[in-house]
Amino acid sequence: MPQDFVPVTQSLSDIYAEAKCDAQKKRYQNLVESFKSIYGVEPEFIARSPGRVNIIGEHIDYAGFPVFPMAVDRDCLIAVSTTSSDTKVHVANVDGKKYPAREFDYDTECIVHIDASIHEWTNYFKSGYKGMLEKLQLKESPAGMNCLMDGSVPSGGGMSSSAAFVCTAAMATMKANKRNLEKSEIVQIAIESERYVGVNSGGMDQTASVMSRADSATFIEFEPEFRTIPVEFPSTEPAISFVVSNTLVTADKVVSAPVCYNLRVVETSVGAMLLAKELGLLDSNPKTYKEVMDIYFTKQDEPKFTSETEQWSYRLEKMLQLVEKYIVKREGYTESEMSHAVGLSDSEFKSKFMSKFPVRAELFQLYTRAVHVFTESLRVVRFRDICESRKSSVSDSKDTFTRLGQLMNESQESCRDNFNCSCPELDELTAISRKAGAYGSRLTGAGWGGCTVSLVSEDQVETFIKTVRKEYFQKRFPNITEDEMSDVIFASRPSSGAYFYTF
Ligand code: NG1
Repeated sequence: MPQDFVPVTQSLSDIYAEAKCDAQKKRYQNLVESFKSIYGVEPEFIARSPGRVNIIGEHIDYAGFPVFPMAVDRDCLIAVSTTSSDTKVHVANVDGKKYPAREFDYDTECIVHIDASIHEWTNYFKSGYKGMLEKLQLKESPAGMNCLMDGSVPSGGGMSSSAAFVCTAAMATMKANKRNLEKSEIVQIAIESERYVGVNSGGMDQTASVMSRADSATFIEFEPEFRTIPVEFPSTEPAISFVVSNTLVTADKVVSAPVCYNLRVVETSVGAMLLAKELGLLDSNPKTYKEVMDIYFTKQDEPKFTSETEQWSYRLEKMLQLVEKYIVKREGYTESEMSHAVGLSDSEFKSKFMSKFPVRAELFQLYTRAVHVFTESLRVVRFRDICESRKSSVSDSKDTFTRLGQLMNESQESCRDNFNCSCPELDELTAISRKAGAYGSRLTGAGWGGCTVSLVSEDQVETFIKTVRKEYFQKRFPNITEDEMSDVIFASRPSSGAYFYTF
């Protein structure tokens, strides 16, 4: 495998689409000017990693199944200068009112202390810093750093502002200390380090942020091996476009984690263990549904498959049958019913599933979560298949739009009904979007607020945005300004992944 490092460029046109370069140039200049006025020196480099929108495949990354995101051109920039005279780290933001400047010093014992119980914006920086320094194991003291951040990914919006921030902080720390790791190593560090802020994160966002390629979505496989495959969208006439709209319901993952995100991770992992027990596979100690599936099929006779899609479909459909058969309590399981079902004592169960991250629930919905995981994985595989098999057949564009859109709509339904990660505003915004001409519309990211992504034909984008503005935003937020509006609903092309910009 050729080595794959974060590229370094001096040209913004390597990072952004031509049409965006002028605006970005101003933004970068502004960042550099602010940096000089805060720190009195020039920045040495700017680390950059984008947000992402997940086209399809929600809440299945931590079950080990492939997802299908693309990077967007909203990103996190951190301008950096370094010093070897001390190890202090200054972190400021161009929006200093909302995000006040902080400083901390490197600690030989713990690198940096992170208090996950306090909601503090620099925790994400510290996470990336700590994760990177743990990995680098420097013999010498780390460099002191002056950092100024400019983030354009809406926060709490389901576009992975936090992952973009952690990835950028990890990259900034790496370069400040004159090291170079491959992209995949940076991704692993960022995945691990986001867990310092108290979220049992999957790996989709960090991967999409660092590894994406312009003009492609990325099919990300986690198991049995981490693999990213760039997939181009079908060339239709008119072209495919994705519009991202923010419900403006802010989902704070860290605050809601015990009853939302972390709870889903637990429900999904316990379900996997239960299925493994029923199938007699506990000896192999599978931790995710994907591992259960892989181990199960090593022991089965299977038909000959003519394609990867055929194999995926066969296996996932079979898994759905096993879920129907073995995850019997449709109303949900209490904690002690779960420990009994997986064959652990209450205290063993607690320490395995309930102690690492805070989780609260009366009943754990193993069945509906499993149905979502396997049907959503099927939809990802089918989506990719349509993209790959229709790369150059312009003739049946309408059919391509309809089929892709239908998969997205089914995903929204399953997120709403099986995974309960939608909310009334997401339901309303996706319904309005479909009425306004989207072929498909669904929540993107963790849900419970945040953004939707809608599949729209390029010639309809303007009319679509106009209608959604009127029907959702102007009704709910009559005082919204034009500037704010351009931040809450916009079309997005697949953008490039991580970069270092130098002068
Ligand atoms: P958001 O909250 O949109 O960044 C989260 C997880 C993903 C994935 C999605 C749901 C983190 C950093 N991100 O995304 O890994 O599980 O939810 O598909 O935890």
